[in-house]
Amino acid sequence: MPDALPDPRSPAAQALPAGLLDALGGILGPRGVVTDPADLQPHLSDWRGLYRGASPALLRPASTAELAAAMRLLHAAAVPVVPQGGNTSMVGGAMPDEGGRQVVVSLARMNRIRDIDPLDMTMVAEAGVILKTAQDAAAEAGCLFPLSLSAEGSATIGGVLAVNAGGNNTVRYGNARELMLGLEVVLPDGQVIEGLRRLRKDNTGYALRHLFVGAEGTLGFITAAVLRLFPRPRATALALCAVADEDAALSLFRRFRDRDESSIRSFEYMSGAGMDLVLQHIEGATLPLAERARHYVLVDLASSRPDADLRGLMEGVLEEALEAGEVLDAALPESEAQSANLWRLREEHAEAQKRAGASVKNDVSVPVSKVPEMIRRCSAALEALIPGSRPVPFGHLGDGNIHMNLAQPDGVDGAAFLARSHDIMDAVNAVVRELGGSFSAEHGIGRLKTDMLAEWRGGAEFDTMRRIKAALDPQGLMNPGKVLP
Ligand code: 2HG
Ligand code: ZN
Repeated sequence: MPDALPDPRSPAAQALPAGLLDALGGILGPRGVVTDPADLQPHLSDWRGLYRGASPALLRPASTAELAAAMRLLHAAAVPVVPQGGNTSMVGGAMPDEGGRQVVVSLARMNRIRDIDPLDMTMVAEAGVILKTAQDAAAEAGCLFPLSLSAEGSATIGGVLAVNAGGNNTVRYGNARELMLGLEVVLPDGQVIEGLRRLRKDNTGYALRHLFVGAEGTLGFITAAVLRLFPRPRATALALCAVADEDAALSLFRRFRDRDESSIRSFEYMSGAGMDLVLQHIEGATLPLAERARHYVLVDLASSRPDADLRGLMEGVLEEALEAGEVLDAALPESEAQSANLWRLREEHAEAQKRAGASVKNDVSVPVSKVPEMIRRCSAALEALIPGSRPVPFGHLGDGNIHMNLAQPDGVDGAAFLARSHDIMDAVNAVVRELGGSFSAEHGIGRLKTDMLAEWRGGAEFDTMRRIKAALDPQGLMNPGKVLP
């Protein structure tokens, strides 16, 4: 019964202070308050199946003013809230806990693109706009919104900003943070920061907008953003290469960078183990190379100059690398369909791993120069820790972010393997730490990695985070249990 206000005697109503749901219904209307268990269900588990939460209600405000008014009520009643975008978090960042008191808030109805300006190169998008929709709207206006990631068909602008998502094009365009000029934010007490300024220069006190990007909804709601657009690529070239080893992959990256850094849009690494999973579990996926390899690289070049000879650049660099023995084989697509197939081989890694059984994810980063050593040392440590398990490293070599994942051994109970998740993450993190890296490169902290944050970012850094949280959300009502333990 999504269209009816909840029965005041329902379990949902009982978990909340008397009269609150009615008052929220008065602000948000019948479509804005969902308490039917069947309608709540999809919002109470994450796609990885790591967490299952409970909640008395899902709120769906249709505007910033509605959300602000609802937050004033919730704040006064000390009700905890959990913002949820496309629910594609890798770390349980959008899940309520099991206590049944945390209200989930989705901004899916706030899905307007308020403005696109191809001269200022900006887009003003509301939090509920799907990332793919934002990309398409930019393209229609003759521009590019470059944030690109596997979950772009369901991830939302509010969500990708809240977690400072990275993705495939970070090597060229930066993370979500670098693509944001201004923000509109609803604070935990319902005040609104009206910061939708589309300025390239704006040194007016603390850059508050950057506090909310990457805060994973623990400081307030991002309700709309001014996003940076870029010139549309007019020349592109793509290649899938089989490479000799991890060092050869890095060396190939260097060759492209030395030749023309500005044309590198993505530089992705895939292990043979990951590619095998994609070829086995993803319908229609085919490898356009003569043989399977142990290491692959997907190189994507793009330029806004229509006369840029990127095919020539690609072939020239690959020839040199072939002669040097770094590249063993390469496929250059001749059509859109072939290009899409190559990208699928990379983008379907997460899905293929999910279908293949239990796996543990390690979203780590190291300085780019250390990527080969990190992959080798982590793989050895993981194979020693869990004999028969299969390291599946893949990801964004160009920016140093590798998903150092581990697939369960064949024939072993998935739950027993997952029970060792923390040992597995510790083994990877020990190497990553020695190499000056990070335990969370682009997926954030969520519920999964709060202990790691305390351990890695102790001292003044952690203390400052706590003080910021206490200043903005003294009652701890915004996305409790996420980021800070
Ligand atoms: C990707 O790069 C995503 O495909 C998912 O960040 C990574 O599944 C993963 O570990
Ligand atoms: Zn990734």
